[in-house]
Amino acid sequence: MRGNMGRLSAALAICANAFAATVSSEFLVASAGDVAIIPGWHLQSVTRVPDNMTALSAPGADISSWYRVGARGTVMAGLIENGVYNETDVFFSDNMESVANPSIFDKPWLYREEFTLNPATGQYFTLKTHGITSKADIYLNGVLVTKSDQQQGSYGGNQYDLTDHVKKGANCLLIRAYPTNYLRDFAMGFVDWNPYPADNGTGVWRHVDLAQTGAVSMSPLRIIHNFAAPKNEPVKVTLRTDLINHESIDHRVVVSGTITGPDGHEVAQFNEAFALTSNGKETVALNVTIPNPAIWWPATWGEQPLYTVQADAIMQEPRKTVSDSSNRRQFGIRHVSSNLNRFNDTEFFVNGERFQVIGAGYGPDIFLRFDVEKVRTMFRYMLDMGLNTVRLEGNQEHPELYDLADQMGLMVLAGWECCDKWEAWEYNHDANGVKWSESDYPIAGAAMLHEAEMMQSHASMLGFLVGSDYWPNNKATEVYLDALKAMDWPNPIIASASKRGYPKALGPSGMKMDGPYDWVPPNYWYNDQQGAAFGFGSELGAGVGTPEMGSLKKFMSDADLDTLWKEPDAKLYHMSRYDSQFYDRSIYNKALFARYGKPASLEDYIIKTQMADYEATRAQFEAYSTQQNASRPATGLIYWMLNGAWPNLHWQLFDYYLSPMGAYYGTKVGARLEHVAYDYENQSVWLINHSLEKKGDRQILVDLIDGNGRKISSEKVKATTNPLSSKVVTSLGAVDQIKDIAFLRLILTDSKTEEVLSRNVYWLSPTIDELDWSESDWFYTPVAKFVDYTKLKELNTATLKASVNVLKTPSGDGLTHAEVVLENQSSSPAVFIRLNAVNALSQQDIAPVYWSDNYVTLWPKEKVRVTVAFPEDIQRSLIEITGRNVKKMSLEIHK
Ligand SMILES: *[C@@H]1O[C@H](CO)[C@@H](O)[C@H](O)[C@H]1NC(C)=O
Ligand SMILES: *[C@@H]1O[C@H](CO)[C@@H](O)[C@H](O)[C@H]1NC(C)=O
Ligand SMILES: *[C@@H]1O[C@H](CO)[C@@H](O)[C@H](O)[C@H]1NC(C)=O
Ligand SMILES: *[C@@H]1O[C@H](CO)[C@@H](O)[C@H](O)[C@H]1NC(C)=O
Ligand SMILES: *[C@@H]1O[C@H](CO)[C@@H](O)[C@H](O)[C@H]1NC(C)=O
Ligand SMILES: *[C@@H]1O[C@H](CO)[C@@H](O)[C@H](O)[C@H]1NC(C)=O
Ligand SMILES: *[C@@H]1O[C@H](CO)[C@@H](O)[C@H](O)[C@H]1NC(C)=O
Ligand SMILES: *[C@@H]1O[C@H](CO)[C@@H](O)[C@H](O)[C@H]1NC(C)=O
Ligand SMILES: CC(=O)N[C@H]1CO[C@H](CO)[C@@H](O)[C@@H]1O
Repeated sequence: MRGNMGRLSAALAICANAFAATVSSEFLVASAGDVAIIPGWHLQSVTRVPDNMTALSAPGADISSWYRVGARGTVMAGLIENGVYNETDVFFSDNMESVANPSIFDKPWLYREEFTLNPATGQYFTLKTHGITSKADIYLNGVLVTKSDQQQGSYGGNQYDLTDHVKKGANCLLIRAYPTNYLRDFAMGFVDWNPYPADNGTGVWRHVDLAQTGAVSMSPLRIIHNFAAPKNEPVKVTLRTDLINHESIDHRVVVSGTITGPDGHEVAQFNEAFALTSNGKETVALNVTIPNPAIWWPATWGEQPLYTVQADAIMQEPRKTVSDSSNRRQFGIRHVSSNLNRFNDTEFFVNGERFQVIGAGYGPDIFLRFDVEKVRTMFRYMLDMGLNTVRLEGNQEHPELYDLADQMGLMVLAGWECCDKWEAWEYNHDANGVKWSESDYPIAGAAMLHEAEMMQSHASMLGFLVGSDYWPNNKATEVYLDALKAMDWPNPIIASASKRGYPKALGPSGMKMDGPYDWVPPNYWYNDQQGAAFGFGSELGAGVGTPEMGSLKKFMSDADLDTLWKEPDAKLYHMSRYDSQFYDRSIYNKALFARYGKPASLEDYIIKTQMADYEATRAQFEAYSTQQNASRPATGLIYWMLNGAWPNLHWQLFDYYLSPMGAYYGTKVGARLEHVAYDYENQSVWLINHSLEKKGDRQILVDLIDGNGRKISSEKVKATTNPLSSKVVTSLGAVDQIKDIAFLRLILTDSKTEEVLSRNVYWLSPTIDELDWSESDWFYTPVAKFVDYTKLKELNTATLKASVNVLKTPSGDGLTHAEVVLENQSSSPAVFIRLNAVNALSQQDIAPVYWSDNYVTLWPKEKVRVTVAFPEDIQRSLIEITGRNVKKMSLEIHK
């Protein structure tokens, strides 16, 4: 992207013609109770316009050279939207490095919009911000409404009374957004996850709303209720709202509204009068009863019935008129709680049931672009993998994310960001944030108030972490707790995501942050140190998540790809940030080369990474599952991380282009609802039950074969599963008979229906990786002696027969469905078979794609059926089949 200033000028010239200022003659808001999102903005750098905000914020100013952008977006997002930068180019190789021309981003940027209003006596206008990065001055019609000492932080949601400044006809709102420094400002950063966007996320990244009301306005409804556990009893719901009287006379309002049930029928009405003194503010409560409540459950445990509440504030004199309307708000009847168990580990409960958190950490788009359909796909992937919780570390995103989580039954663990400004405490010597001063506390308080108000009613909220790596000091804790209390926060509040310390007011966090973040072997998790499977691991993983070839080629040059497999210790731009521990893959590659053998080609490197990544995520999720009711239970884990902010080489379960890979399918096996897993340390076979309902007798087949497919041992075990628990059902006695490489297959079936509930294949060596626990660091535990899987490359080639059949599409999901039948015609196992749906015309991998199982290993003569669903036309798709010891083939799909 060198020479981007030239392109900036070129784009400016185009803008001049395309976007002459136009003002809609329709009113943005027309009557009391209306709220409108400012629908779009003209965007420009202060360096390219006359330095007179009074003039620029008057309607009719010349904006012919400005960019046109959507209702919310950072400066970089806006410039990409306008073609100044091309995302494909920016993400390719290390191009993004040279985009970072500081002269473009170290001065404020302006967001300007004109709209029409129709003010009248008794009508009040309020501007509502939801966070502007890093801080802003706001002008309306030449008047400075607020300054950047007030409007601060990515989550600073504030309200400004515009009534005295609005005009009949054209009005102009101008926002001057100041540059962002993550160490100084309360922004939304990326810590060490990836390089920073050139603008550090500066701009109007969230919507700005304009509201029109009568003399009395009301805040969004807050919802609390007395439901604790399913009991077939009516539920008492209390609705709370803050009423504000904008006039200096007393007023009486009636707050009146309805609650509709999941089926759309009204289940309750409310109607109550309140008196407000001159310019008074009053928090009021209304009680309603829901007689036969439908209970909301996380996706794996049940349905997600949602209630909708809507209310109006109605003035009584001189005649009944609506003064304000609350937005429709959805809520669920469910109860969430947490406590510390006797090991001081946090455990969560949902509707009274012990809820083992099986989650992953979310990363927003690097330019903070928010595509609700992309998030829906990501959440669908999470549920497909068996995950039940998403952690948002400092990236609370937008209200739509919580609506999706409510609808889909995914729990949300929100909270503030580690490091930088958010954790600039006197006792934090790990990060360089500018320490808090007196003026920072109200900024943080406003952010907490605003986010708590947004999240309060959402059924999906599991808790809020007021700290991540470090706990807030006592004063900040008080500010946060006051804000949460003011917003009737009904969910757990946790001091931090680590056990370094805690404020008295909150007590210990009960969450460990002891790594790993980089590669550790599968047996690591079956131990009793560091991040192994006990307690609550708030962010941990073996640092895996290598994309497949189709994705790698989109963002890596041929030279980058050569470096990737030939230089195991090289610094890589698409890993973590340059100053991070995780800027290279040397720990990972050292293990990969030692265990799987030095790669012979890029393809060879990639399949080895996929095997290693699959092994790593499966073991982590399995180990935490096996220990769910251990004597020191594994109460939860957050895999680090779910996804990348940009095309990334690690810390993800699917890649930036939404293609799943080895790490994804390892997770999908490891987190299965009902499952059988192998404990490498203890050679035991575990039966796992995360379900609340699935009942019955179970049968487990345990088969061990050598690399040539010859039987080493075989066992059939009968068992019954127990509620939310795991137990050892047998041990693999024959490990000492393994010569070099062996395969272990565990099949769990329902004894009655013979349905296969879980099928799970491991590759094993006679030994396990030997961990050097005494050398553990915060990010990994080294291995003293690696296992040897190099015999994998000497396996006989297996002959695979494969066919694909189109399946009927279940109504309404809009996806193409097919099944692939794989049959191993050889006497050797067919190892690590990857199925990839490809667009036959573009030769691009199809994503999103939902395989029932993938990266499968087939026994000699075994036949396995897997299903797939994806959004593309079946006629134009191919299924590509590759594997460790099978010839590449490609299946055409015929209807
Ligand atoms: C800025 O613009 C206003 C309105 O056009 C004008 O009155 C004022 O003199 C200008 N200020 C400066 C410093 O030019
Ligand atoms: C960005 O560039 C790529 C190729 O470098 C091109 O295929 C694509 O159409 C461009 N995107 C836009 C929005 O111009
Ligand atoms: C972005 O923030 C970092 C500190 O985290 C700072 O060093 C850098 O100068 C900032 N960039 C801009 C364009 O302000
Ligand atoms: C509404 O319910 C709350 C919580 O149960 C209770 O404290 C309050 O007194 C009730 N208010 C009315 C008016 O019944
Ligand atoms: C749990 O934390 C409390 C308070 O810090 C401490 O007194 C107690 O010893 C801890 N218990 C364990 C088992 O660590
Ligand atoms: C976990 O639950 C299983 C099944 O109920 C039981 O056999 C096992 O003993 C439990 N584990 C512990 C440590 O209590
Ligand atoms: C190893 O397995 C035995 C049962 O075979 C069990 O009692 C023991 O707790 C297991 N150890 C670990 C660390 O899981
Ligand atoms: C799994 O646990 C649930 C309770 O949590 C229990 O009702 C069910 O019977 C168990 N599954 C099996 C197969 O036993
Ligand atoms: C069902 C099937 O096709 N089985 C074949 C598996 O492979 C062996 C060895 O190549 C054949 O003999 C079987 O016919």
